[in-house]
Amino acid sequence: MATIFTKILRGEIPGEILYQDDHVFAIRDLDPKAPVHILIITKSEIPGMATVEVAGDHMHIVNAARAIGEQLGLVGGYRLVINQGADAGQSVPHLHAHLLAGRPLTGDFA
Ligand code: DGP
Repeated sequence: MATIFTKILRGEIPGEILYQDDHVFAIRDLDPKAPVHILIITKSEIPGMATVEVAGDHMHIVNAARAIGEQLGLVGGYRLVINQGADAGQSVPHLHAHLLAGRPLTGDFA
């Protein structure tokens, strides 16, 4: 069964796609922890960091973060967080990074 993120990508449930390329897409987080809280998600349904088979998948996320940072003019900086597994609080088993910005980020994580 498709993940919630894949359903958003397909337009089956609502979610504005802010950025996409051949490998990843980005949406705003439903429960934002900062003024800017964007999820950068692989188009492939990779369950998480622990199951990435192609090293390039990580770089596609990082490259998208840089592009989104430039697109949104995040000159003050941003933070990129990936939660892997239960201890990290990963709730959606589909590889994604949280891009957080718009306020000073003092040690907290998504
Ligand atoms: P994580 O805990 O790292 O697996 O983060 C999953 C994030 O996904 C969480 O911050 C909330 C967000 N989220 C869950 N369901 C939806 C949804 O349907 N739409 C959007 N935009 N975000 C969602």
